[in-house]
Amino acid sequence: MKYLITGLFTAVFLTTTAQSEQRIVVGHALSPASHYGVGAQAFIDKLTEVSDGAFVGEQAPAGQLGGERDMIEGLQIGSMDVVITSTGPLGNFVPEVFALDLPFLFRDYDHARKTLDGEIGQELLAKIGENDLVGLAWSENGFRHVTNSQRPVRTPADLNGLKLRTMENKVHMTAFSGMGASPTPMAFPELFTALQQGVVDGQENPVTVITASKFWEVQNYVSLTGHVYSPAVVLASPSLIDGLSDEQKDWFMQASVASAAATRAEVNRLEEAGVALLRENGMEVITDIDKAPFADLARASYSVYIDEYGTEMVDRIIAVK
Ligand code: EAX
Repeated sequence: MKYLITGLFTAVFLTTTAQSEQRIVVGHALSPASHYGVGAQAFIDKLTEVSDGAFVGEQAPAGQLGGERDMIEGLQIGSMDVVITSTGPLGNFVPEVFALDLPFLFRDYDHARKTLDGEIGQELLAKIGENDLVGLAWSENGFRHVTNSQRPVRTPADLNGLKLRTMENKVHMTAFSGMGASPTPMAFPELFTALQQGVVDGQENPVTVITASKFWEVQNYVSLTGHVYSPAVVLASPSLIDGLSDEQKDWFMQASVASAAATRAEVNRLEEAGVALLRENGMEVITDIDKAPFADLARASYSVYIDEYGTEMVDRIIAVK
């Protein structure tokens, strides 16, 4: 009898707890062990901690709920809660964000992080907020490099005729056309199979993504072109955020800041350890790359942004010290 009562009490208690807590799903395109996975878990842990268990959460990793474009659409219609995504497809929703996708714009990680953590980052988060999305915090994907299955790429001439998967981003596509490749836009969840089946010869992504996705299984060469910085951003659905009190909104902000910090720390770690990991897994890593000829040819892509918005934002980004 004693056990029965205890059991009954526990059951009632659990039911009550379950009813009062709100469950948040954090979607992203990569594996749970990736820099996004680490960031998603940090988001969930912080949110649960600061809300004293009022919010709990789980990851929907590896594009389980769709590619990055699909997940952003999900935020707009309220079928997704929180998404950690690269800016790859974001310019299709918030064209001002294309400024961040321009090749050879950011000098290094420090420059990119200072820009995103400062006034410019805040302005662009606000722009995101005008498009049925909530921009919570800038996170990070990393500087992108070209991989392929055919040959070592050292000069733009080596890109000639390579079928290269790009993100669904017209700045990147124009840049790669300019550099001589044949860009093929594709959602990330389709990429591994496309590389495996030879639908495309190559792709470009940061060391973080190449390692998390084990692209060495389907790619032989990686060239450290660092041709563009790839920001990531923690986004939420307005239908979720608009229903929260100011205190609850603050919990989501704290969770986002913790998430971005955890992701950047993982990017740092992989920037140190990643190249060795690529070599250990059989990739030939080409490091002696003269970036100037790539940058000259990629320059054509600036018009995608500048024709619409002028040069002011680009000049402001370059001026960030
Ligand atoms: O955000 O699509 C891409 O290549 C992205 O870099 C990847 O999904 C991580």
